[in-house]
Amino acid sequence: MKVLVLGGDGYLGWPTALYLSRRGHQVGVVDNFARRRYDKELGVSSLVPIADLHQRVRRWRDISGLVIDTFIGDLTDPQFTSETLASFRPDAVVHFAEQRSAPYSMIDRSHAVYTQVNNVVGTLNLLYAIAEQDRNIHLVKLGTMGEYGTPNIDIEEGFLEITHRGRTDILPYPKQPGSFYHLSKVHDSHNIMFACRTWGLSATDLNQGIVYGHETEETGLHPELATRFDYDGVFGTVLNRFCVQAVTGHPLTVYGSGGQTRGVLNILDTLACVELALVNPAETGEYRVFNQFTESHSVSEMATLVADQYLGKVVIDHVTDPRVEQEEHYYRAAHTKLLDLGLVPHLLDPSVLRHLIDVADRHKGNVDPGVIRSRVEWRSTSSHLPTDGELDVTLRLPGEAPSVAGATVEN
Ligand code: NAD
Ligand code: USQ
Repeated sequence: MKVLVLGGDGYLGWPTALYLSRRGHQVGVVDNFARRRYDKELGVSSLVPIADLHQRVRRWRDISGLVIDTFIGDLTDPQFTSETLASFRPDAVVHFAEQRSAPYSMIDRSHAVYTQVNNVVGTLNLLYAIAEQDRNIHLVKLGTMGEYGTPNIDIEEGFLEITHRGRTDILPYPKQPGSFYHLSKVHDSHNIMFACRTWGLSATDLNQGIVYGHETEETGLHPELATRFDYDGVFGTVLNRFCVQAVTGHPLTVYGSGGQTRGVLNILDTLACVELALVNPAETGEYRVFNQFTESHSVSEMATLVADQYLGKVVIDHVTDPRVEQEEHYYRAAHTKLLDLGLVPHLLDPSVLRHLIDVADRHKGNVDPGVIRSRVEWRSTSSHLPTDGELDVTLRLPGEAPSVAGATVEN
């Protein structure tokens, strides 16, 4: 298959590109390096050093003999998106290329606007490019379990059968997301579903849970193939953060009571799920949703699992929750569709956790303790982030030159 991986320089996009390449697919990657710019803006960097994309691709070719094509540009630029698709002519597009941090989207107005424009407009340009060029291209889009929120009933995979005043229909599952980032995914889902219905496109929306883990079979082959590992209060996700906190003697930062329950999955399963979606494509005109996670845990449970690795010698600190979210709630979400396609999950057992802690421990010299604390407050419309040195962020709206629309976070 010819697969174009959008966001192929990111935490998940890069290992996915390598995985698909090694499994015989012809792979191209697209990225605008926005993620590397957020690092500069926030004064943070990946725990594990990462090579630049061109070095990565060269190293992969040297090791495997396989070529990955690169396309550098921004999906919010319709011409770039269209030309990239026309040049690569993929059978399928895997779309990871969005601003993916909930806290980043809640910093202030400009970050919320940036997140929604980047994500929604990028996806809309992509839908148009597919519809104009080849409606047989299967779109595999990364959504999020957070689209559903935490309702007091079971969560289904995308759709819910509802009987109202004696009549029954199958309707999109109600969405109650918890950040402007998560909302951008909801808006994407509506746009994709509409494009499938209207233009006959085929799409799979992968409502993914929180990913943990770092090394994959391919990224482990050479340090220049490593993917990023975020641990800071804006981009670090909960379990990866807890591992870094544990190895540096920082208390594990459970927000509030810690009863927040989420679907989680190993990075190895992200790669497998994406390939399963690719090789079992949606039908013409079909918009389908797979809930992509393998198990669910509360935040407190995740902290305890990490602390147990240290025989309880790690402190768990219940800090005031900077977010607006339910700290205790019912949570039961269906996730059978990927299992039915053959997914064999890598579950969060102590050996998996030990491995992740080892990665964190090997690189703990790179940890900046000053960026661990959460610095974004949901209740505030303007979180002022202390940052190191010069701020260098380009928040570009479509049609605007980068130098004109640049927004900065104040010290
Ligand atoms: P990431 O930030 O590491 O990677 C995203 C990549 O997309 C970056 O390299 C970035 O530069 C690129 N990008 C962003 N906007 C772009 C644009 N307009 N044009 C071109 N490139 C652009 O994020 P990730 O953790 O790899 O997540 C990938 C996707 O998976 C995201 O859509 C995210 O919402 C989703 N997801 C991630 C997780 C997780 O735990 N990491 C969980 C659920 C869903
Ligand atoms: N949390 C803590 N302590 C921390 C960090 C987080 O208690 O130090 C809590 C949060 O309050 C939240 C939960 O852990 O209740 C998850 O937070 P997170 O930052 O790990 O994950 P989230 O913000 O939901 O976002 C991540 C990815 C996002 C993806 C989402 C999947 O960044 O791209 O969409 O996970 S899901 O959560 O299913 O929506």
